[in-house]
Amino acid sequence: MKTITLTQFLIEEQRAKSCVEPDLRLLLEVVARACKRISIAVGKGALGGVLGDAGTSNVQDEAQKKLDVLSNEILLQANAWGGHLAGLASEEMEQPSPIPDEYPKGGYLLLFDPLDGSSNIDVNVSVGTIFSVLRCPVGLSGSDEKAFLQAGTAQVAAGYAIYGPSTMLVLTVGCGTHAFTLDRELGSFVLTERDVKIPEDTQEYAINASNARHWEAPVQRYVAECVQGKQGPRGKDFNTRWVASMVADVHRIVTRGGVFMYPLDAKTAKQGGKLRLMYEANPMGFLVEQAGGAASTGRERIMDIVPGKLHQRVPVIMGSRNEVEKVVSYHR
Ligand code: P6P
Repeated sequence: MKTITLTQFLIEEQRAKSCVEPDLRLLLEVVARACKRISIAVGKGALGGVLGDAGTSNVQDEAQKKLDVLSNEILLQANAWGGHLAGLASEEMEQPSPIPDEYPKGGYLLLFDPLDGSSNIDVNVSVGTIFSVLRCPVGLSGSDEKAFLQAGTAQVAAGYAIYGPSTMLVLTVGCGTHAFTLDRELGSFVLTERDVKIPEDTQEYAINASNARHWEAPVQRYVAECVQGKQGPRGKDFNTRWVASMVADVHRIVTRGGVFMYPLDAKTAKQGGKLRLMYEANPMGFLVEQAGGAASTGRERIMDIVPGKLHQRVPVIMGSRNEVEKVVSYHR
């Protein structure tokens, strides 16, 4: 099979369509290289001296794992010198990080969750990096939070790396969603699935069932009907999966279909949900929609939300289009 590396794919996209500009191609290659470094650190596990807690907490008031901090550093350092960014924002940092003065600034903004699912690191379960790319509005500084507060529809690119049995990069620049697998001998991400399509129907749903008593009625109804299976109104049996790493759960859905739900519940209602809009729900929503799926809060399309705060949270229901539509219909 002809090997198409990420670089060749991006050059061909740049040549063939208007989806990739040179600076965006540079940005994506820099992020992919940073994800390779993170993959190496994650892959060392206990031998790398990077498991366990860092002894600090982040803006979300969550205990940081050493690998959270290391992954954040890797992404900051990788993106400082290229001249493609105006600023960066991370789940691990309260404020956006400006590009150091000694380097030129570019027109893009990069937002990321450097290591999502980090509660799974110490038990050797797949984790990942999620990133989103926006243009920096003219006249605004890349270190000004306001520059980042754009709806998900303004994203020019989004992707995730999943550090699992293989390391993969799943990417969109607005012209479909494409999957690459890290060839460790080459040291390159190689195209392994062009134009991924999420099946419109599914019999698999992902939700943390221990929150059932906190869910709103539409979600309780939807899950109850799945559990009733053939005997119930759905007329078919369902299966459930919950890795508790959004990247792993969403990757499974991008690969074989399903619906991922972290809905509003009584526990998270006051903060608006559990997952973050700018660097989890929006990039995953872009990838899922480009793969033919849907991404909703239950009451509105995630990518239509105009953010008020950099670290704001939203309810998330995304995956197989017809199944998301059913959950949304119960919210009406
Ligand atoms: P719970 C990981 O901490 C995360 O942010 C997502 O990756 C994941 O989907 C969710 O939280 C898991 O949450 O409540 O099941 O532990």
